[in-house]
Amino acid sequence: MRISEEVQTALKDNKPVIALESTIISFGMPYPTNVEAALEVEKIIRENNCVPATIAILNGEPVIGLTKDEIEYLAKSKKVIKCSRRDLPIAIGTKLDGATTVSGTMILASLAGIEFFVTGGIGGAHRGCNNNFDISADLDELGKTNVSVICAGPKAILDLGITLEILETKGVPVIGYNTDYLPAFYTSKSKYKVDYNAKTPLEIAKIIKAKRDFKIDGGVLITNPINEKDSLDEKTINDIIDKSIIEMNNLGIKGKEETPYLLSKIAELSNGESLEANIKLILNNAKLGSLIAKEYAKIR
Ligand code: PSU
Ligand code: MN
Repeated sequence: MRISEEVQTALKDNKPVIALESTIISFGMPYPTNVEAALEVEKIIRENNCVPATIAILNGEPVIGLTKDEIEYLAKSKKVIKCSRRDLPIAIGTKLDGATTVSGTMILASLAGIEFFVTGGIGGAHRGCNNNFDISADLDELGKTNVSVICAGPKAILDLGITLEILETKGVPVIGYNTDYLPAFYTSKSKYKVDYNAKTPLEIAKIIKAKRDFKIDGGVLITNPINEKDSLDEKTINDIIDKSIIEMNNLGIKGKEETPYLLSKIAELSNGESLEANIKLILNNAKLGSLIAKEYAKIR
């Protein structure tokens, strides 16, 4: 594994490090928006006195803390594979380039000793999963790997109710930041309640510390609602999501291709508005993640 010098130094000095995923770069957004967004997220983390570590696999080597050139390469390359837990050994063992999902990123972050991870939305239980068992490996990973994930809720393309039920089974606390209701990615809330409404980053840090002190393995999911001014109209976006899912099923798209297809179809049907919202919410999460990581560094 290659850990960048900046990240190594930060880890040694106990300075908070925030992991970032690369699937969002290779499969979540079009070029060049993906590069701009990835670099902007890193910038916000640095402005908040934390160190960003974008994670991917390059030619079979897990890299913790990609350079700007490497981010640019991943954003453009067409031969990158999407790596969740099951794909990591294939990418590493056969020397491929891999963009890590939430589950893949959590594994590598944890191996590198990074405890916080900021992203847009996690994967979860897909609508219809009670028939086809399509449930993201992200949920399982959150159940066992010791990394706290800051996101804007499970992606709205999912079945949020079932996603929450699975998180409960896996023992993952779902914290809302100043909200009683689970954020739904493009919109600030759903009808489902979170397990706890935390009012400050310090409160969240204390919950994470309690989980670590008592060796209750697994992640903590921090859900941060998209800002009202950046959120999309609920009815409009849900109609677009429904349409995109029908289109996907008609085309017979399955498995790991589902999420990337849906994100790009939704961006197309919303005239880019969903992409805009996606970027805004990640930046918002980068800020919150940095604040939590800093509080945690003080009390750990
Ligand atoms: N959030 C985004 N865009 C993305 C993803 C999340 O805003 O592209 C990615 C994450 O990497 C997540 C993955 O882990 O989608 C889930 O894919 P799947 O449903 O195939 O598990
Ligand atoms: Mn799936």
